[in-house]
Amino acid sequence: MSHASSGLRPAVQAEARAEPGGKSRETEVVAGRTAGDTKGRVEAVGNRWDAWLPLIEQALTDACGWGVDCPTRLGEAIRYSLLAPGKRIRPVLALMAAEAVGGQIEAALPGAVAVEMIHAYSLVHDDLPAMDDDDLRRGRPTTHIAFDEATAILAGDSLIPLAFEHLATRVEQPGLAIACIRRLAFASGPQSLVGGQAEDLAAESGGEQTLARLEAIHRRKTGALIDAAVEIGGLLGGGTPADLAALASYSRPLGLAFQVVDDCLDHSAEDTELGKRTGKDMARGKLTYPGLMGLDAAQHYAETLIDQAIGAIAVLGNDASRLKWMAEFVRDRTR
Ligand code: GRG
Repeated sequence: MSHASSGLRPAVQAEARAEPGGKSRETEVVAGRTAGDTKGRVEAVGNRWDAWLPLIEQALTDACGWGVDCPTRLGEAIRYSLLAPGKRIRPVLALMAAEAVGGQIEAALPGAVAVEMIHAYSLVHDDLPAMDDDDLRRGRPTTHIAFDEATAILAGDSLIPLAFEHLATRVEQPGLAIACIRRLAFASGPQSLVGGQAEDLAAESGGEQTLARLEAIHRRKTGALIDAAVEIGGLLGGGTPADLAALASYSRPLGLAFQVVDDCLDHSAEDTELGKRTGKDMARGKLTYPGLMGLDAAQHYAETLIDQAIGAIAVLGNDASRLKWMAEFVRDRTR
């Protein structure tokens, strides 16, 4: 994936500094450690996590190896949905979180795949006529356009059990597998992803137009899965309770910032740049950050949230450099 296609920015120069009383901390180091070398030296590469994307794509592809009992067309629709060219922010975050707590990124791969499966299902269902009714996703026709509505519903349905089966079978330590399954189940459920989506749809029909309501929607619809990706990565990386607390203080503002930026992009970007339809939220009268606060204030709010996220992981030292880069990417992304 090139820079342009991944929407990522070029790497910057290394600058190491020691934090008083803390771990040695590199504020801007250059990515490119190989998959098995999470503690190794860093090298200049095109951007800061391109080197991990093939590993993630391979793990996603491997996870699509079901048996003959899966009908061919359904299998194709699941693959089409899961392997479509997304940014892979959530799986990358899981790997980064594992690294940030001193773990191996490979240990976090089952969590990365499972979270992306839930994300992919949510996109397929969100695009359906009964929900957001979209025909373009990740630069391609949405699953119900490429196949048909019933197949898209069933492909989305399939991705949910596949995610939990993946965690149950690929995480070797049973206690850890259960912890990840519980975490992902909560993040996907009626108090989180599904609840946020329900409330988002309800908000289209009216009710109070406040920042508090908008925030409550996005904490669940967008933030919960981002929180889960980071926490599951931290768990699989062997993080301590203190590490996990720092990661949670990072992911909460990050998840919200992701949505604020998404709203700003919907407001101002082009379809071709985003790979999905833009301007729809405003047209449908949806609650959005630029709609409530104005575009400039929304962009400023996103910056404040990103600063909070970056501040929260200072305690993790240099191993969290990539999480810092991700926060900057979320702030600066153009798609
Ligand atoms: C159907 C239960 C259910 C939930 C749907 C995903 C979703 C919830 C709605 C999609 C609309 C939307 C704006 C969601 C906010 C989260 C978001 C910005 C998703 C897109 O995530 P990206 O940008 O997508 O990471 P890619 O395609 O890069 O993976």
